[in-house]
Amino acid sequence: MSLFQRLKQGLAKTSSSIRNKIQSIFQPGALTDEFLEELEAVLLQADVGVEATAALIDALRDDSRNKSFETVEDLYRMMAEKVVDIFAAVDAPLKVADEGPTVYAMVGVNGSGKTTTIAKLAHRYTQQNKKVILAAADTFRAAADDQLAVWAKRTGADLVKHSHGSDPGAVAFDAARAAVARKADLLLVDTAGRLHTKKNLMEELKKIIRVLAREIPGAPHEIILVIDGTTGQNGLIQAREFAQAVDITGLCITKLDGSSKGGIAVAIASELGIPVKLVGVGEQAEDLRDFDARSFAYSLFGIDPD
Ligand SMILES: Nc1nc2c(ncn2[C@@H]2O[C@H](COP(=O)(O)OP(=O)(O)O)[C@@H](O)[C@H]2O)c(=O)[nH]1
Ligand SMILES: [Mg+2]
Repeated sequence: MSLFQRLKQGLAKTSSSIRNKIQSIFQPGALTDEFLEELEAVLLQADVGVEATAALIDALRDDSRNKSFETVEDLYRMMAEKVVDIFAAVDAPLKVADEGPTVYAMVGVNGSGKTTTIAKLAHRYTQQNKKVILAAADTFRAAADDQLAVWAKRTGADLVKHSHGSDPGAVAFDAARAAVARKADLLLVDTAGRLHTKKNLMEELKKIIRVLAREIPGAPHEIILVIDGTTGQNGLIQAREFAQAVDITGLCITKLDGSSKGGIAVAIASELGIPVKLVGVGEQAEDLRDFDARSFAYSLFGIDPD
């Protein structure tokens, strides 16, 4: 199935809700202030966020001065293109080291899909005959390194782990050393996401990042914030908190295969200027895709690109 088809399915609930609401207020012709006001509420309810919603509404207001919308599909298309613009403004590909190991650290709250995304990346790059090392720096959850060990075995990646409860910074240190010594192409660092000791979590993350930066020039090349695509506004709050602690370079939005909301990706890209780089579309190792703004934006409004 193409990414577009998967996203269209995953975002079906959101897009049909958006479409139903717009359909009921749309009138062919110029867009009235009243319509735009109602549209604003629809977008906010879809978790697109205050800033992106304002940008969309402003752009539509400008357009409607010299354009009339004959059909509601015209309007969806125009909105999808505006959403593409929002993503395009911050777009950037996954960074790769010029030489030596490339290092990606995954951060995010528990259950967002960090470990699974690491597994998927390990699968992607071992398939390309790259040497991949996984660092089990989530030493907090007892089952976390078992889960990672299973994926290491399945994908043929190496695993660096310490005992449960040990210092995640020390795991990062050993893993970075191992990545250099074994001439790894890629080091993927898993981290803990518990929220009840938020301050400690963020300090711990900062330490992991410091250790990686010290051991490998330019590392980490990406700090990917993993966000569960089924979360609404809370995703934006999570993004703000993590972005305050560490320099998030990209997002991975997971669970876009289920009944995800999706709007939150637009909100985070717009308000925090963080590009979406990856999307998770299932629980299997193959279910990771590079983000495609067009497929995503058109899916959000339930229309086909082209
Ligand atoms: N449907 C679906 N489930 C996912 C996806 N990514 C992760 N999951 C599931 O979400 C749950 C939590 O994932 P996990 O990687 O353990 O999250 P972590 O706590 O952030 O490491 C697991 O049951 C995963 O199988 C995805 O893209 N789609
Ligand atoms: Mg995990």
